[in-house]
Order: sequence, then structure tokens, then C-alpha cells
Amino acid sequence: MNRMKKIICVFSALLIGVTATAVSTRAAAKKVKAAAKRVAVAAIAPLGTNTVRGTFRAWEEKSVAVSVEVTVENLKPGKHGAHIHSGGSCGDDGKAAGPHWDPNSTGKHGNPSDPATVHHAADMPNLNVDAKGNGGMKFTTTNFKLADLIGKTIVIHDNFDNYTDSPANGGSGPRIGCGVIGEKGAP
Ligand SMILES: [Cu+2]
Repeated sequence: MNRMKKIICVFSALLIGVTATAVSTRAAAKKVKAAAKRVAVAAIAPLGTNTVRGTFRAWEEKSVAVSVEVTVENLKPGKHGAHIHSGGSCGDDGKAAGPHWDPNSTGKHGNPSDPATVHHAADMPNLNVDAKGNGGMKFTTTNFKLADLIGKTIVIHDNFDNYTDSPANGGSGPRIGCGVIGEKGAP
């Protein structure tokens, strides 16, 4: 009987040890997941008499790349330019959003699939909007880091962006929607 008690005792100790290890492993995994889930967000609101609304989300991909997802509704069908502007406000009908963010001082508007050393880091792919006025885009880039986006603005334009300087800003035209980018969960 004494021997049986001893066995039960050892077995219980083992079980507690295994459970404790599993809990701490889970806690560590949760921590890693939380660290990887840094997200930048913006609510896109209409400028002037425009009606577009939407959301902007960006998150880190293995720390070297950033994925961006924009969804929009209530705007005219077709393609629309969308960029990161350097200002931190959508005031004054979007003028306060300032110019395209250009950290490398390239002075050039270009194709988002080219490196930011030859064009505005701000340049992003056009939004595709369907016949019902709903749409968006998603892309992954190494042209900026997540932290770079915080405090800047996402601006939606009325027209298609041809990714060149002719006409200026790819011909994307007037600013119709804007949102200030913040960090989700930031204090
Ligand atoms: Cu723009």
C-alpha cells in the first residue's frame, strides 16, 4: 500500500510538471503572436461632398514586409488612386494631408512594385471598385515599415493612378476620402 501511495505521488508530481510546462509554453506562444500582431488602422471618411467611406489596415509580415488592406464603399466604379500622404490631418478638405510621403526625397511618383528609392514610398496600387461602389485592394510591400505609417494619412483619389508623373500624381485627381493612421491598441 505504501508503495502504491509513492507511485501515485510521483505520478501526480509528474502530471503537475507537464501541465506547468504546457501552460508556460502556451503563454510564450501567445506573447510571440501578440508581438507579431502590431496593426495600423484608419477609418476613411469622405471629404467635401464626396460619399466614400472605408477602412485601412496594415500589419507586419515577418518584420521585413508590411501588408496593407483597404476596403471602400460608396464611390464611383472603376480604379482609384490611394496613397500615404505625409500630413497627420485630413483637415481643410484633405489639403492638410500634405503631399505624398517621400522619405527618400525622390521627387517622383511611380509604380508601387518598384523600390521606394526611385519613387514616393507612399505609392500604393489602385483600388478596384465594382458596379455597386464597393471595393478595395490588398498588397504586401517592403517600401515602408509599419511604424512609418503611424501619424500619417491614407488618401483616396477620384481617378485612376497611372503610376507616373504625367499627369502629376499619376492623374489620380482630387482627394475624395481620407483617414489618419493610428496604431490599434496603442495607449
Ligand atoms: Cu495621393
